[in-house]
Amino acid sequence: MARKNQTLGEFIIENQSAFPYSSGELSRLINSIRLAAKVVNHEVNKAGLVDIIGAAGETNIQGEEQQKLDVYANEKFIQTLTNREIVCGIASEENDEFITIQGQNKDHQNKYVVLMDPLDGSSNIDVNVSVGTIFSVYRRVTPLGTPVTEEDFLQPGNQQVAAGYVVYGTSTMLVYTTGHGVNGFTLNPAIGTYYLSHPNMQFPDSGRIYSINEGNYNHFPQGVKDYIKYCQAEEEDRPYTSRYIGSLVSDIHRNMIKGGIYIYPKSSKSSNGKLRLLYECNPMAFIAEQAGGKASDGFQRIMDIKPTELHQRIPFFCGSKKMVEKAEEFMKNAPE
Ligand code: P6P
Repeated sequence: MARKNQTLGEFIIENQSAFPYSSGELSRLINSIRLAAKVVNHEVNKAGLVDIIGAAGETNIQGEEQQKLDVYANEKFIQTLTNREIVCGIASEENDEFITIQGQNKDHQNKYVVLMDPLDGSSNIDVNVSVGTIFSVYRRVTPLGTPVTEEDFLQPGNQQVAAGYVVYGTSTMLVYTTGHGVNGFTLNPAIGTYYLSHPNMQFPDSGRIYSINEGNYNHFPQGVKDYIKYCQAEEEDRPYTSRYIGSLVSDIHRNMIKGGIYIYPKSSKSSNGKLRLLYECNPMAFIAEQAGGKASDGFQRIMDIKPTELHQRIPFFCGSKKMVEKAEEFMKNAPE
């Protein structure tokens, strides 16, 4: 049973003992993400010192080439996951192709693949707005002992064994699920320890916050326009409040705590929307559903969609179940 202020390490060990049949590799995988997130958090929090440490592409006072933070984050997560002998392949928003990891004995015996957005919303760093890391974990489906293939990554989200995010905000939090609920851990940077601050996170069944980039209103499908007008109408418990940070992890994290819906729809400018199915929408959908919320493309469950490409985009409606269902109603009833 999760106890508030338990450390992440204690929680993983307790969780591990609850599932004696699992080999502990998944626990070690979560541990490696915990470590990488600490390292990235340190760099993200220094980003404000760019005049002192130098912007990306420049050399800092030590004469070292400053890396873009999303490149840095990508390298740190890849390095940490590779060193732990757990993962046989990694797909990242930063890499066109997936990365094959042979394992120490070069025998491809590791059984998990990880898909990730190492630093989502990185354009917000220059304006000191929170950013996040998003990750999704599957068991490989091709035979052990062979190199991982694209088939191992193009699995529907309902096959995920773990998913989570790190939000580098006013505090740094790791929020994840292994299919047994959602738990949030807050990092104490002074000692580098994560504490269970948000046990058993639950999306409120409804809410009064809607998150969407209304600047694209004229390009939205009619169903989305109708839903926005519904949110703004002076009726019942409305108008709702519009809150849009422009950082997926932060918008969904706030909505999970307060209740709300996040929408990134398709538009006349982007026929499948902007967000990526594999390493943004599927992991956030797993978290949302495990917390009692809902995630769809406006019509079908996100986690039932069979992926066709590593970086494919998908419209995304995610949040409090009743709010997503209401938005889906408008999508279904809108004229084509
Ligand atoms: P827009 C960040 O670039 C991101 O991928 C998400 O984190 C965020 O919700 C969305 O794009 C913001 O996109 O088009 O509204 O600026």
